[in-house]
Formats: sequence, structure tokens, C-alpha cells
Amino acid sequence: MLGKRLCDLLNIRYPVFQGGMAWISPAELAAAVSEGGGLGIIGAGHADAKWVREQIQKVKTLTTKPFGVNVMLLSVHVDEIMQVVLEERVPLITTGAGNPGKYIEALKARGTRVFPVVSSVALARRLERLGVDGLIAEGMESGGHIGETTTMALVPQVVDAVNIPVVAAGGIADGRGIVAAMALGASGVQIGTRFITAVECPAHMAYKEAVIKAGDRDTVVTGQSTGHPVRILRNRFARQLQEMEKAGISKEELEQFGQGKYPAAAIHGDVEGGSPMAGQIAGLVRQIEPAAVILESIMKEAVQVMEGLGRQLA
Ligand code: TUI
Repeated sequence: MLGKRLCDLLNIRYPVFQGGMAWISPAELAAAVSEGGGLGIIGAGHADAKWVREQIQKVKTLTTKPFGVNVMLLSVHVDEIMQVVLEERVPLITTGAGNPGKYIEALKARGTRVFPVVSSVALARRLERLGVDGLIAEGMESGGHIGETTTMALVPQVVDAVNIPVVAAGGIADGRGIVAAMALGASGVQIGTRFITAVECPAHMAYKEAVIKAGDRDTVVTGQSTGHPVRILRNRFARQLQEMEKAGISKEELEQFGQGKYPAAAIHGDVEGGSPMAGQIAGLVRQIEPAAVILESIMKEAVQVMEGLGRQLA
């Protein structure tokens, strides 16, 4: 069975984490993914602690299966959110956009498993020493805030550097991607972009349609010059940002211009003027389907691909 070690550790059926995407991964999506056999994850993003507590309490009413919370470490609410996670005894957290080192001891003491996202071997090693339960090695194919290394290159290097389970993220949206990640030594995968088009995902329909319409070259990385590289669907906002960067506009003004642009796209549907984050694998996403159907079809495909490969090599 694929990913058995991770499934046994976390008490889940399929070794698939749903990426905890800011604004568009509330309790409904997380519960649908967990009910479907994966690990549903509430995306805290920039939300405050009260919202995060409400979502955790709601997910507990919607499923008895394990779930997670993604804590975005650049959030101004991060300390209060960690407090809520402790109080609510969340089974697992993932972290993004920073080093969660100072929170690990308290989380472990409460039995919350910690799977930080890393984009480098150095941080992976440091966090293993601090006692995290696993890592998510996220390549630059991902949507949103990214590192510099591709999934193909990052995953085997992180796998070789540590002795804890590694979940691969970035550029994975189907069964082939799952098998490829496992071949690189990953124990599981994290999928974000494909779940934007899940029926249970509250992303605006225009955002879902933009993901479905996107082709292989339709994402760009914004914010390189401000030190916060963020991959989004290619649009007017990205072109405007690029022009401002070329014109030498200050970092502060660029960041100001980017403020609030993600909810504008994700929730209000302004996919041209906003910042619709998506990974390079958007070109592979074709339809709106329930989360459970996505999980069943990618796992069925993964098993078929594995069997096919076995026959080719035998
Ligand atoms: O976090 C993400 N993806 C995100 S977060 C986000 S919200 C945001 N808003 C404005 C600016 C930036 C972000 C949208 N998408 N993915 C996980 C991830 N974490 N990718 C890369 C990293 C990362 C980067 C550096 C993790 C650790 C890290 O370490 C820095 C250090 O302290 O060593």
C-alpha cells in the first residue's frame, strides 16, 4: 500500500495532505478532505485567532477523522493562533513561510504533530534536531510563497538529510505525481492547487475557472525584489507589479500595492486585478469535483501507475 508509514503514523487512509491555503481552506474543505481519506488542513493565513478557533471547532463537528491547521508564520496573529492550536488539541499542524522552532516544544508536549514546510536542506536538518514529526519539502512549482529549488531536486536531498517522514509538495496534482514523489523517497504528498477546484472549496468561481483555464506557462512569480516570491496566475496585476519593479519603485510601495490582493482574487473573484495564487500544475486541473472524488481518482491512478511501472521493469 502506498505511503503506509505516514498513514499509520497519522491514522489516515491516503498519504495525501491538502495544502492549507489562506482564505480558501476553512473547515468545510478540510473536513471534506479528511472524510475522503486524506488529511484536511485549515489554512490560517492572515486570519485572527478567533476565526481559527471557530474553524477548528467546526471541523470537529463535521468529521471525527484527523485534521490539521496550517500556521502561516508571517501572520501578525501567529502567537495567539499557536495558543488556540494548543488549547484545542489540534492533531497536526503544518507551518509555512518561516522557522517554527520556538513553538515546537509546547506543541509536542500537547501531542500535536508538527510538519513544517521547508524549502531547503539546512532548515530541514535544523527542524529535525528540534524534534518535528515530519517535514513537507515544497518545491518552487507550488503556488503562493515559494523557495528557489524545484520539487524534483529538493525532495531527494531532504529525504537523504533526515530520518523522519518527508511529504513532497509542489507540482503534484494526480496519481503520476504521487508515484513520482514516492520514487524520490517521499512518504506522502501535499496537494494545493487541485483542491482549489474542489466543490467544497469556497474559492470564488472565477478563481476556480481561471485555474481550470490555465496552461503550463500561465503562472508567474511576483515579489522577487521584495524578498517574498509568490507564484500566481499570470494576469494584469502581475504585469503591473513587474513594470513597477522595473521602474525602481520602492519595496514599501510594492508591498503596499500587493496588500489585500489575494482575497480580492480568491474570495471576490477579481482574477485580473488581484493575486490568484496557483502552482505550475494548474495546467493539469480540468474540472470541479468533490474532494472525495479527487482523492479516490488520484489514488486509483497512483496504484495503476505503480503496477504499470512494475511490469515495465520486471
Ligand atoms: O507558506 C507557503 N505558502 C504561502 S504563505 C502565503 S501568505 C503570504 N503573504 C504575503 C507574503 C508572503 C506570504 C502564501 N503562500 N508555503 C510554505 C512555504 N514555506 N514555502 C516556502 C516556505 C519557507 C520559506 C522560508 C519556509 C521556511 C523558510 O525559512 C526561512 C528561515 O527562517 O529559515
